[in-house]
Amino acid sequence: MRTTLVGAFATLAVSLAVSSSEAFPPAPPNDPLYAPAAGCPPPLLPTPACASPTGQWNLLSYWPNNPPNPGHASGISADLAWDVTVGRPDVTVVVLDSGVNYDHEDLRNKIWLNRGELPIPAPLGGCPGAPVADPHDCNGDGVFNVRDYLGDPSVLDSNGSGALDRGDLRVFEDGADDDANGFVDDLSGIDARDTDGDEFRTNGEGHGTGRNGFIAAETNNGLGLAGICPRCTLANVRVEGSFVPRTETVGIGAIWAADSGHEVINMALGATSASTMTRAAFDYATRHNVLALNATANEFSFHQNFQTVFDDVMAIGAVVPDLEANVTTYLRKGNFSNYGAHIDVVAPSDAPTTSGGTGYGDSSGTSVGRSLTVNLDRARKDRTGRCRGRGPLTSALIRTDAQDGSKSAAVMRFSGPRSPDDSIARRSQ
Ligand SMILES: [Ca+2]
Ligand SMILES: [Ca+2]
Ligand SMILES: [Ca+2]
Ligand SMILES: [Ca+2]
Repeated sequence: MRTTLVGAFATLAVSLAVSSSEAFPPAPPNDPLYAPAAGCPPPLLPTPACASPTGQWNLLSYWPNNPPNPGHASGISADLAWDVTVGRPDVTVVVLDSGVNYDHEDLRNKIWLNRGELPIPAPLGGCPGAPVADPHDCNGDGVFNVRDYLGDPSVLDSNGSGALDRGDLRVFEDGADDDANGFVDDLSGIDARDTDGDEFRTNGEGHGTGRNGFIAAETNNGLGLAGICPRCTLANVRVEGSFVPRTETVGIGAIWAADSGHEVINMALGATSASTMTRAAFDYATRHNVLALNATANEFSFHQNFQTVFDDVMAIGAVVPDLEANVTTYLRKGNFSNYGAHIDVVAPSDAPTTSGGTGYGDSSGTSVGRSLTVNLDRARKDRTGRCRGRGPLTSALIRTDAQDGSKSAAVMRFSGPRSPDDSIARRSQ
């Protein structure tokens, strides 16, 4: 049975305080999977081959196979949000999942690195562009990532990938907890399952890698995907797969994220019970102003998984395009998505992302919607269910588009200064 979610979420726009230097390029990003499929470029009328949405339709404010049509909005309107912000590298989204291929071509430059465990880069020519306040940022581009070790003779392309990546930094694993945070060699994340500092997907699972791509794949780099938050950074905690029998690993991940000063915890995890320790860990993260989100899971059930039902974890369901004929709406409830009053937000599923190996593939499920919802970063929800902002968050707006295209009321508003115009005009394609 397919159920249309009344007032389903179609448009999401979020604004953070940003400088003009962080503005997105005026043209659409050049990542090849972002574009409509070949043969379906606008303004051609839809053909049977182009009846389904193509490209990263889930990020768009329009139907990618046809000219803009106010009645046919598609995804979360990231293309409109990017006019306001593309995120900031000091906003790190921590993915608690199956581990990550942090060497993936579209992720390797987006992996957060721990200054407390890694030495200051020392290329032969020095770091003349590094800011005094952050000597780790050797090339002075405003972010500390693997590219800052280019030319450092102690860091080689040891895995033969043709580029520096996180795997090449294993040379700095020294068996010591250099920053005394309780985690040995947490160079860029932790493995809470195997209790070490390497969150690589050692069991070959690709789920965690896919969630990373949705959130913050390197964008406008001519490769693969655009990420919803192009300048955000990524950290990972390997817990298990999507089903977690030992939720203590999730709790450890929440504590690590909070203690590391990160902003957002992103989960697509399910567990039928939660320990006192795990409950306390999310209380701890909340008190450290960490926003946690979890997919509702794909059981097409009212069943409530932990950690979704925690008061301070946002529960994310999924919507999909209506494909019974040529697409007329994107507002169908995914007939896999769990449902119930505990859901806070729904977001689009069935979209391309990074695969666990070296390539890309489509992914479906509430975890996709959950990954897209991290655009709500720095938003907070207190125990009364009221949303509020913190720090540089200026405003966030979720609009719902009814099936006939008319706008319904905003469902959440965040406090703090509002953007000059939060009814962002629909961008022409
Ligand atoms: Ca840098
Ligand atoms: Ca450490
Ligand atoms: Ca160490
Ligand atoms: Ca890309």
